[in-house]
Amino acid sequence: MSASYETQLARVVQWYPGHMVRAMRRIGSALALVDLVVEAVDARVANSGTNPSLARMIARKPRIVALTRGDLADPAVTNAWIEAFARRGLTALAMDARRARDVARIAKLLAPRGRGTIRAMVVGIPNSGKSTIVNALLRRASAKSEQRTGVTRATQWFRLSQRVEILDTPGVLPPRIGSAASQWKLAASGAVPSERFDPEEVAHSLARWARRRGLHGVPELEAFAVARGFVRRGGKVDEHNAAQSYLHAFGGGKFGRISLESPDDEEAA
Ligand SMILES: Nc1nc2c(ncn2[C@@H]2O[C@H](COP(=O)(O)OP(=O)(O)OP(=O)(O)O)[C@@H](O)[C@H]2O)c(=O)[nH]1
Ligand SMILES: [Mg+2]
Repeated sequence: MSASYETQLARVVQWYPGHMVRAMRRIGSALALVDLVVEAVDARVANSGTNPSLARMIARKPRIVALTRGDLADPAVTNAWIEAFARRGLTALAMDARRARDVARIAKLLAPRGRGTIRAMVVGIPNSGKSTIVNALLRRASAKSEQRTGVTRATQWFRLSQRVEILDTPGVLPPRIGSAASQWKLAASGAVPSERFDPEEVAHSLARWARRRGLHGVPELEAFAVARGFVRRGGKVDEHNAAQSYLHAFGGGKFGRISLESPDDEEAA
C-alpha cells in the first residue's frame, strides 16, 4: 500500500463532526441514570469497530458487548471474539440484531430486580446496529434505523416494559481512526458515510486483503465489474459504480460470511 494512498484515505476518513462531540456529551450525562450499557460492535470488525474513548467513558458501568451482524461474520471468528472479550472480563453475545429471538438474551439481563426501574443504554460506532437492537427488543420499528450511517442524531428513551427503559444513542466514531487498515475496514463495514471515502480504494483494499488470505468468494473488482455489466460504451470499466455495488454486495453477505478482523490478527492489514 503506497504512502500517498494511506495519507489520502486518512484525510478522508479522519473527520469528527460536531454532532459526534455532542453525542459523546449526551452519553456522558445519561450515564449516571443507567444500570447497564450495551455496546453494539459489528462482529466483522470487532477491533476497529470499538471506540476507545467511548469504552473509557463507560468503563465503570456494568456493560455487555452485542456482536451484531453475527449472521454476516465468520462464525468461528465470532466465537474467538467472544472468548477474547471474556478474557477481558466482558460478556459478548453474538446476534443478528434484527431477530427478536437473538436480542432476547439482552432482554433477560434487563429483568427488574427489586422495586426500581431498570435503565439501559445502547452505544457504539455509527451503523453498528444500535437502533436495530432497540427495535428488536421493542418488537416494533420505533427507533429509526436505516442502511446508511449516521441515522440516529439524538438520544431517545424507549419503554420496554413498565419498569425497563432503554436509551438509543447516536453512533460515535473514535476521534482518530488508528491505521489505514482500520479505515478501509470501517468504510467497508458501513461505519463511515459513503461520501467520506472513495469506494474504489476501499473495494481494492478489500479485494487485496481477501486475495492474500485466499478467500476465493471475494472477486477482484475488475472481474466483478465485468460480470455485473459495469462497462461503458467503448469497453471501459465503470469502476466507481462497480465499486459501490461491490461494497454493497460485501455488506449484504454476497461474498460469504467474512470477518475482517480476528483476535489473533498480528498484522491488521
Ligand atoms: N444482517 C444484519 N443487518 C443488521 C444487523 N444489525 C443491524 N443491521 C442493519 O444495519 C443497518 C444499520 O442499523 P441501525 O440499527 O440503524 O444502526 P445504528 O447503530 O442505529 O446506526 P446510527 O444510528 O446511524 O449510528 C440497518 O440496515 C439494519 O437493518 C444484523 O445483526 N445483521
Ligand atoms: Mg441508530
